[in-house]
Amino acid sequence: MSDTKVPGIEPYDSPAGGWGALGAVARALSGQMAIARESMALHKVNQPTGFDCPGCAWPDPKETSSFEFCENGAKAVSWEATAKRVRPEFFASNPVSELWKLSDYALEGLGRITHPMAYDAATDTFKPVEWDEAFRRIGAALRALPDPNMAEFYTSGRASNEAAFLYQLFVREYGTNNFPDCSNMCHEATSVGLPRSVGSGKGTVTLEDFDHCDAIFSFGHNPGTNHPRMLTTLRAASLRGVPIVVINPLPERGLERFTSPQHPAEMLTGKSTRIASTYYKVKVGGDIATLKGMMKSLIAADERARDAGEEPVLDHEFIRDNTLGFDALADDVRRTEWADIERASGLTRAEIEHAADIYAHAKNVIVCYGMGITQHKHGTENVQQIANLLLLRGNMGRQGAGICPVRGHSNVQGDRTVGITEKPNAELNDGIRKTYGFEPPTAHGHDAVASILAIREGRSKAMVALGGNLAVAMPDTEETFEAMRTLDLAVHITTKLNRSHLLLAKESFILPCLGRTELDEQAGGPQSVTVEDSMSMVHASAGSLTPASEHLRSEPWIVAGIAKATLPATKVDWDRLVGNYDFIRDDIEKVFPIFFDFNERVRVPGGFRLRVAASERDWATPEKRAHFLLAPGLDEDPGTPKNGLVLTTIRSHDQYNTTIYGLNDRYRGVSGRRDVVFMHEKDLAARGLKHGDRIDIFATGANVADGRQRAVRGYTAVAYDIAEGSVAMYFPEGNALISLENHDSHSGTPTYKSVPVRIEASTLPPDPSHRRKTAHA
Ligand SMILES: Nc1nc2c(c(=O)[nH]1)N[C@H]1C(S)=C(S)[C@@H](COP(=O)(O)OP(=O)(O)OC[C@H]3O[C@@H](n4cnc5c(=O)[nH]c(N)nc54)[C@H](O)[C@@H]3O)O[C@H]1N2
Ligand SMILES: Nc1nc2c(c(=O)[nH]1)N[C@H]1C(S)=C(S)[C@@H](COP(=O)(O)OP(=O)(O)OC[C@H]3O[C@@H](n4cnc5c(=O)[nH]c(N)nc54)[C@H](O)[C@@H]3O)O[C@H]1N2
Ligand SMILES: [Mo]
Repeated sequence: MSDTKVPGIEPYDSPAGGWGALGAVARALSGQMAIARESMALHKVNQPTGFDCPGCAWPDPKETSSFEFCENGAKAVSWEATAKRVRPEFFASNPVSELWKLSDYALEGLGRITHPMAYDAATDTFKPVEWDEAFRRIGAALRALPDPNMAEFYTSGRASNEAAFLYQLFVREYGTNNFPDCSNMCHEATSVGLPRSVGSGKGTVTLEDFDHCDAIFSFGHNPGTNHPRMLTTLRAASLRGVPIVVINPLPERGLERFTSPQHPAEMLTGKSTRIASTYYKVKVGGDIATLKGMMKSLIAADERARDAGEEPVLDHEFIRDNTLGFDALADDVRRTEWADIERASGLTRAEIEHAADIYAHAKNVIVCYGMGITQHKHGTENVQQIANLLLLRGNMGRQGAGICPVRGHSNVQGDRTVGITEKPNAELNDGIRKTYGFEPPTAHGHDAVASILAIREGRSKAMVALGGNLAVAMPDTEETFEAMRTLDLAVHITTKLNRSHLLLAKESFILPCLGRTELDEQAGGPQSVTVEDSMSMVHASAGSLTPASEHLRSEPWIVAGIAKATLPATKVDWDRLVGNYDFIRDDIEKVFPIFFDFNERVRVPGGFRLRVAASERDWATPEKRAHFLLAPGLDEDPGTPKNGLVLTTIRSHDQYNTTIYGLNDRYRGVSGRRDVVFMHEKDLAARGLKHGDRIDIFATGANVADGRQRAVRGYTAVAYDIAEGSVAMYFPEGNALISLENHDSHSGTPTYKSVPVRIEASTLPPDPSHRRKTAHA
């Protein structure tokens, strides 16, 4: 990095974790929590009898002895258990037009919402409303729609299995499959891509497999920030001598070096453990090329070995007995030229061959991946090429090997398992018919992109959101905001205030719910909920803190309240289900037999694993075989000019999706600001720019195909060790550059991680403060 001093930019030299992490938590806690609540809460995170950390979906070790320290888990918990409150008096003195001016950071930082609120247009304020009255008005508005398909029902992945199950039940009885879901922006490429490959849409590994693997490949995810407990797993593997190969355009500190707060010796001596043995800075969008290059190299090595009468490199027996499509894949990669692979990946042939060599020499391989793989126009193909790579050596369905999509929200996987899907299958529909005796809608509904398009075109008029911050999470910020303001009804079930709540409909409601950390008392006594992690482990979660306000209600209770008010002739006994969540679990088991003996099994500490057929080499495809699937070409956006830049949008260390905890991104050396774009020195120089310059970023190619100009201006260029030709900025700020129409055609996932852009010196006047605080402000 160049020597110029840029405010808030300072290279970070320490490992991930360590004292820096402890310090950051102390700061987060002192800002948010009353001490008593804090110490009680943190010690119950991810314990057999405590609550599930709302931070991420990484599984818990079997025997959690004492609390497993995780910086970002601690932030997530303290953010929810904060002592700050947003009371009716605050809403009364702050009209929505004023609240709108606050940054996203400031809005959520106001604290927990204490009362159900309804918007009053005459005063431009939210006013308290009784629960019954809110339900009555919501029910009336939903019933007033000429067609149930004119309403959208969003789910964010924090909702428990119990809440999500009741929600989909209500929505299906109401009569639509419009289920936009945060998964549509996240791992949908996995859920769509893997069933076609291997018959199961979930990861095939368990945490124990990491103790038995001989190599780990990490594509496009940042565990040091987004699933910090995974570093403990990677550290143990590294100490066993397992090579860890990282494919990522940015040098992520958590993938380089880690000091474990669980290990006092490391903390005291300042030692750290190396994580990645090899780090390849692939170009943004260059993963298909890298994967095809690795497979090309493996197939060539296999041919050479067999010609020389040596041990083959591929597992031919596995391929013969378990798969279809090998010959077509071999042809495809043979036809792909190294020159094109090098150009598209930004890696050299030697580097890719080295990666293939590590893969070939390991008996058992796990491939982990995250948003760097899925949020592309060819996200589904990316995932399928990873599956191909694993299938070549039978690295699936045996101990120590398999595919590991690292999910986002703590229950995003579970929500899908219990029926949050816009494309219900026959099993789901039959389960509902048999259990409840009503006819569920079978026509496919809207996913996230389709829901916003429907609203924009006036085909949908109501949005109910079970958590999340949909409008800010989606692409096309301005267009999405505009669309949301045309609704007749907006209902937000939420813990804290965010910008989506301020996009007013004719009638708007904010319904505050209990968080994971809080005690949930119903008619049948204190309740626990269940969640499913990234490795299909289902376990219970019970909060213990006194709720932030006596007016809060649980998500299942709120969903039931809306259902009763909307469906006068309902076939579901909502009060019984909400009185005791065991009854909800009994019903989940009736509709989804995979949950057999649900209540018994979830009471075993640590819970149980839902069966994933592919983990047992039971390929649940129509042909009962795994498929090698082809990806056309190597280029994501063939229209991108040769020397154009491709932008990826990433999370900082101080954020949880649209929730901004603070303005620092410690491991990347950024403090007090988010208005930065990471660029390679050569890409800066090629544009006559230098470190610290103010720049404007313009969308090009597919994102302006509709003739609309999309730009963000006045950002600061930061010289960074990122792959050449690739640039990065934070999410959600980058969403203004992406058009809603530009998404993966199979999964609908927006192309958040591959945005062709042009970057120029800013034409905005200089900003003396050098500090744009955060998104939308
Ligand atoms: N603290 C915290 N924890 C979280 C979240 C959070 O915001 N904060 N969010 C949660 C959610 S919902 C999710 S989905 C997960 C997200 O977890 P991640 O998948 O780690 O998400 P991102 O921050 O988007 O990081 C993607 C990584 O991919 C890399 N990358 C970008 N483009 C490409 C590419 O084209 N190819 C490759 N190979 N790599 C690329 C980036 O450099 C970055 O390291 O984390 C979950 N956990
Ligand atoms: N450019 C770009 N855009 C992206 C991404 C990206 O990498 N780049 N990532 C995408 C991904 S992976 C995802 S998952 C989406 C995230 O999209 P969402 O899931 O919609 O967004 P979150 O920011 O996780 O939602 C935060 C809000 O959830 C509410 N909340 C918090 N806890 C609870 C609770 O216990 N119950 C309820 N009911 N509400 C609660 C609070 O109001 C908080 O403001 O964003 C996507 N958008
Ligand atoms: Mo996500």
